[in-house]
Amino acid sequence: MLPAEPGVRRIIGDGEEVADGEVEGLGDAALLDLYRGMVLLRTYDERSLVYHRQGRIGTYAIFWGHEAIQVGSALALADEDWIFPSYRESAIGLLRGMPPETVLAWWRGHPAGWWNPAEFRVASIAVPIATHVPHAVGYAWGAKLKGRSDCAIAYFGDGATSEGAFHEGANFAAVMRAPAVLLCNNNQWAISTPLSAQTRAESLADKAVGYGMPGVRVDGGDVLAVYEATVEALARARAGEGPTFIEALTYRAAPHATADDPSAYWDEERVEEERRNECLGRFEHYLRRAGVLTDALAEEIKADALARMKAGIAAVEALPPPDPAVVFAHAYVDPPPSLRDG
Ligand SMILES: Cc1ncc(C[n+]2csc(CCOP(=O)(O)OP(=O)(O)O)c2C)c(N)n1
Ligand SMILES: [Mg+2]
Repeated sequence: MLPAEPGVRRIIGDGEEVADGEVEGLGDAALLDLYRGMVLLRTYDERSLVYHRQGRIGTYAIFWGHEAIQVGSALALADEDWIFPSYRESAIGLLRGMPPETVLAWWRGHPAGWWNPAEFRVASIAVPIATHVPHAVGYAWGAKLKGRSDCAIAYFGDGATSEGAFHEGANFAAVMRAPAVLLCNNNQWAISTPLSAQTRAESLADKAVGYGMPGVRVDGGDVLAVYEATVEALARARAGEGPTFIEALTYRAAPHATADDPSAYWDEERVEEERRNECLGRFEHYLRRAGVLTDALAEEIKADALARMKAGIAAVEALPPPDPAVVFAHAYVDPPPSLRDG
């Protein structure tokens, strides 16, 4: 749980002094959908770390603790809205029905991991920082020009707000009143660079002011706060009022990726606190206090997610090895002689 910070939206209480709030219009079935989505992503993430250690997938960017940000925002979208993920949201397509084996194939470096973006309305995973922000904004502007009502959401980190592409995308979105949501996961780190070395601004949301769009701060460990803020941003976008910047505050309580050793730089005490108050547990307690979740249902949902992951890794390992020529197939119109003859 975040230390109380003024101006940070929070809905889930702590079961003691802070009372639970609720999101208007969100019934029991929708609350359980959010829970199912969080369990699915948590299971995906935890299993992926194991699969990496077993040598079954390559380097993997862990998103443990970011599930509330991803699920709260993605489930607020309409089906036709487009998602532009970074590597941190690699499995967000699962919330749109993408099979786990597709995402596992991506992390395995297998071409079966290249999904068709139009099938799930999920763009390719952007590994270069912030380059997908202009893509999302361009998509949203295009949809508007064509008279459609779909929006685009771009996910990026605190570090991305120092990249030119972020600023170009944000300015363009505001000037064109593009129906876009710019969702910044502020997990306080860009690999080993802390937020304090990233900006002198008091908050990342302050950056929105300079572009003339609202900047909203939410507790990124509170799936309901993220959901509500995204619903409002989408309503603005669809009403022709343009983009919104959402800063979802969290603290990265896992390594940046499997190739990172954060013990060299992070704050152990803060990590312990984050792990104790992680977002799935917070939501689970909320649902139990509200009488929406029983032990039996929680077990069933977790077992289902695990079964899907087990089937996913089996499916991806059963794929035929890719043809090495694929590496070059889309790189050259006219391959140089060294490759052509080799
Ligand atoms: C254009 C570019 N520069 C540098 C990198 C190397 N790099 C990979 S992840 C990362 C940190 C990004 O931090 P942040 O935007 O906060 O996202 P997070 O990983 O915390 O989700 C960097 C610098 C990159 N992928 N792309
Ligand atoms: Mg970060």
